[in-house]
Amino acid sequence: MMKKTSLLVIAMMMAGCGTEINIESDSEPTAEDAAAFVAAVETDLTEKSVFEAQVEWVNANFITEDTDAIVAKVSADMTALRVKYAGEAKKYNDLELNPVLRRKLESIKLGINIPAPGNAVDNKNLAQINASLSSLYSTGKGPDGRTLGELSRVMATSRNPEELLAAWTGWRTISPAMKDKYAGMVAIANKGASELGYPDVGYMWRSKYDMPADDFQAEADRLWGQVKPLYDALQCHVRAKLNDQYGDDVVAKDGAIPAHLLGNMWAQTWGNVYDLVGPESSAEGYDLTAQLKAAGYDEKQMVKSGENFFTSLGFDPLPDTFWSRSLITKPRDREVVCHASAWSMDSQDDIRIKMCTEMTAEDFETVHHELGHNFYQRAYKHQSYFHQGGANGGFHEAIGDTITLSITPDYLKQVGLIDEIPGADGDTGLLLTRALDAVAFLPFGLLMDKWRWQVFSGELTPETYNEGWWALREKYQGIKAPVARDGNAFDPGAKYHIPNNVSYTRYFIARILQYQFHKAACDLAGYNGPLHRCTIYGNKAAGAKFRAMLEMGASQPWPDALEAFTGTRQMDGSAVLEYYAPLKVWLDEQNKDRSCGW
Ligand code: X8Z
Ligand code: ZN
Repeated sequence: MMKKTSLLVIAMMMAGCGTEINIESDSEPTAEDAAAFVAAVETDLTEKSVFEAQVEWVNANFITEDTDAIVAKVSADMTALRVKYAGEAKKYNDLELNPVLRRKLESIKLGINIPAPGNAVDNKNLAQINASLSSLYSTGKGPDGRTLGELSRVMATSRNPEELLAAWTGWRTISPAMKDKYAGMVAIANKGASELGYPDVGYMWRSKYDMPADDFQAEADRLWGQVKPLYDALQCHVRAKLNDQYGDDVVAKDGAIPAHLLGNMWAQTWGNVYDLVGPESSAEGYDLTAQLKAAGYDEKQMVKSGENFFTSLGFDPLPDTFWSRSLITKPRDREVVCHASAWSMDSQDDIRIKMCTEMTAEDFETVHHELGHNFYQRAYKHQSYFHQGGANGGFHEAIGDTITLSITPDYLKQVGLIDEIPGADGDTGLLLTRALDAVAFLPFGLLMDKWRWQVFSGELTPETYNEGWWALREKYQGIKAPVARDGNAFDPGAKYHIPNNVSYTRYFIARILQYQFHKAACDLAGYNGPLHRCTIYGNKAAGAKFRAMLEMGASQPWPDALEAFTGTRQMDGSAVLEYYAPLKVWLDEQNKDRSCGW
């Protein structure tokens, strides 16, 4: 065999000094070369990603043409760098390496969310398209100037179908302008994926779960199959009650439910229609939104309350900089990205949230969701740059959600938010409240990426983007567009994660994992009783083991992290079914004379 010369050039554009480090070798790449390469990339990206995060933070907190341009420039530079490193990482594909090094090399290749081709023109266009899509969403308004927050309040509270329809269609006027740009993004990013050796971007996204992409797709479908009967029962009951409320002309007793009646802009969570679908005999038990206000909470106090839950488990309090640097309420005088997010700026202690928090029970949960990200980020800060992440994307989304399952009546009484714990006759109400958000979410969580997988693979084209979207909404959720959609419509674009390219299967996986985590935590706490009444508040034993899993970050394949905390290596929907078992009995009873399905 001919001796090849491997020339490894690692451009280390060290901030401010422009150093270029050339690691040259005239032999086949060795394990030592691979280790040196990984170490150099790690040092470089650790440093540069801090500046990248600062630029993104400023843009998300102050959206203007200028900050869009700045973020596009930095994003283009960083993508070019990451793509270059990913190309170089391929040189070590055939080497026998220790699993840690192999995992880091995989992360260099797969860590690029939206890859760009090597040529500078495509790379620059891609970054500009993405900055533009993102700000079209975040600065979008209905035709009458109403913001997403205002329109969402109508969706949550109005019971007038015309008003609901106007809010629903109004918000969807922001997205036709995204369609061509989105198609351009898909074409360029797929070219980038292909240059890295992947069939398309969807394939890359499915490859991030420590198993072959096709196996992951089958795994997601398997989990959905486990929980689908529960969802079907919920859809059937909710459809019947909406039919009682609005009549046959608005929602039929059979078929899919029109998407504007479920209390949420995307019909992804339905908790806001509890008053229409809840049991007559038993109330929700308490109205947490009202209780928060009655207890004199403000938005910051809601975040404090979330922090207090984590510290009760043994986590350290949030640093002072969290409080001075986070954005907790919507500013009046500038455009910001209101969609809630949690940030780690320096991969160490500079953690923050950014939310336009409203004083509602819904946002009380979102606060815990976001803090879950921050406590995870800080727990794995000692890990290598490449291992600073969730065991898989679903783990990251599930941490705060696990805590929200511990927001039980018992907990709320302990922290003084309610005076009386509802008796067992309140269980249906408690469970239905949660199911309307969490169980209703499951098919939505799955179909968002089913749509993108079809888009990136070319199965859907710009002409069929919208039809394909509604086909999936109907198939998985049993939901349909309330009015015919015209040829320009690009309804997926009206959901944050599409123009912002945030993969979404993570939320579906999180909705499964959070119940597995909750069950394991309750077992560790020595709890005996129905899962939905268990809170781990104040339990240091459960907290210590939870924290140990968080500290692992992405250093091991996710089954190892899952096993460390729950004792099993399989994701499994049976904890969801166990949690809602009493509700399923009630739903089946309600549905017994109805014809279900769509
Ligand atoms: O986007 C989020 C979080 C930020 S990671 C607020 N979530 C999904 C959504 O809003 O669509 C949380 C649940 C699903
Ligand atoms: Zn999240």
